[in-house]
Amino acid sequence: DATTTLLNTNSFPPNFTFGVATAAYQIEGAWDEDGKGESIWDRFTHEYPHRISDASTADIACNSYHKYKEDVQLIKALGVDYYRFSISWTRILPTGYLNNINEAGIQYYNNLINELIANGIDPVITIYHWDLPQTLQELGGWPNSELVTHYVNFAKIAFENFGDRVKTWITFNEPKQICKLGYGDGSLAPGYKSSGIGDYRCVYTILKSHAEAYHLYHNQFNTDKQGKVGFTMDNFWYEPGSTSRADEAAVERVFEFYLGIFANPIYGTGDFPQIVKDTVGNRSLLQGFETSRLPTFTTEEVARIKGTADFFGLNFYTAVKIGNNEADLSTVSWDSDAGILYWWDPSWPSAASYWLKVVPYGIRKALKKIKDTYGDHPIIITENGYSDHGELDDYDRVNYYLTYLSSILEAIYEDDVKVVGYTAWSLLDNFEWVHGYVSRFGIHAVDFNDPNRPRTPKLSAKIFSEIVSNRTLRSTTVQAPDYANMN
Ligand code: PNW
Repeated sequence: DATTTLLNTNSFPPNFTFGVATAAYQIEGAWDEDGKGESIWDRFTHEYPHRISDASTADIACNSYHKYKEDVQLIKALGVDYYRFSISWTRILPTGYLNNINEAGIQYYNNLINELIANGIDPVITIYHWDLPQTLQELGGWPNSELVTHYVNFAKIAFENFGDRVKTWITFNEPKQICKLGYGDGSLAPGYKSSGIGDYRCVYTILKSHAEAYHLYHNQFNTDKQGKVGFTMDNFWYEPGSTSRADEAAVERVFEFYLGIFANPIYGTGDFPQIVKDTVGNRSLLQGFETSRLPTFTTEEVARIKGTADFFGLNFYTAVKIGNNEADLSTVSWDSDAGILYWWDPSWPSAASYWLKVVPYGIRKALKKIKDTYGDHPIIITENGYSDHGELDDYDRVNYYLTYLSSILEAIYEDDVKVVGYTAWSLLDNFEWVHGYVSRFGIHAVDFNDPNRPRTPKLSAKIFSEIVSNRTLRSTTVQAPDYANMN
């Protein structure tokens, strides 16, 4: 019976770690309290409410700015090893610049970090999780390479103030979403539409910013040599739309255009993938541009970026079908450069998020592909999770976690992939960007209608804590009524 088949090796390796994740804008609230400045997400939600499914904002969100001690108790009850959270740039530097360092913002993160450590939980900081200071957007935002300096200034303040207690750092969360959706198709803040040009410039700035922060940390801060700096990319499992050679080639291209564009500079050769350089370069010239729309790294930049990560951060949720679409030259965009179309197989069960289909084998295949392409880096799954509409008996989320964790165990034991950590997204139901509070990813429910924002553990929180304490998957799927009676 498939539902009760246990893997031969269903225990996680001895040093494997578990955590839960959130991001500042999605949970903190207090958007203008104690000196915090305006971010692009504050601006976007306030100015364009119609672009958020429920016209909501994260002005209050989970109110974690005031409720962080309660959050830490939830994390402690889960028994996880670490908590991955992000720091709000404009809480620490309200103007985005060094002219105003907000002690209250630094104090908030010091309090959170100290509370975590007092409860035996390691803090893991994401330096940038999408909330750029609006002032830096006025300079053009990430497509402007001047942002390297400003990002490194911010990272330096974080290393100086928190580096004594924080040993795991993620420079950026999901640069593809930042660039492609923020500056390409304009669906995320700041909502710019400059696909095939501005989005590539954003990629260029982010890679250089990451590399400079990495070197700064290792040259000036990591004195005890205990610290690690990584980079977190989102990636889907890409599956050919048909068995045609053209669709298979499209899958190879999308992997390079969506993941390789970041991973090859940092974990590979130091430069963009050859196929990305060649394709964008050729198309740009044929389209009448003077030079490639893809920025060109100098030899010095390649050397500076190559090898700048101590682990490979992967946010993984789903699979997608890819078809060949070698578009005509009249379209200038990232996807027309990639020459792909994508869709979801109708047989895949869907979460509340339209893009999130339940395809557990995808994570094993993606992990193997990453290892085969970039080598044997330690991989931390920095996010994985499932959205629904907030039900407490969240069997679908439980089964998602069980089947994906099972697939990860196969990657570890059968494909010998060095997966060293697993992070559930998310600790709490929270502000899901343009989907507002409609789709819920939490293993704890939050009542957004109650001013106190009470938290309630879902079934998934209980099951996740059992997995963490046993370090073992007892089964790969559960049936709702049976499992409820197991303990
Ligand atoms: C990630 N997609 O975003 C982010 O890191 C989180 O902040 C977010 O809440 C979480 O995943 C759930 O969405 C993604 O459309 C958003 O493919 C959208 C996609 C992927 C990741």
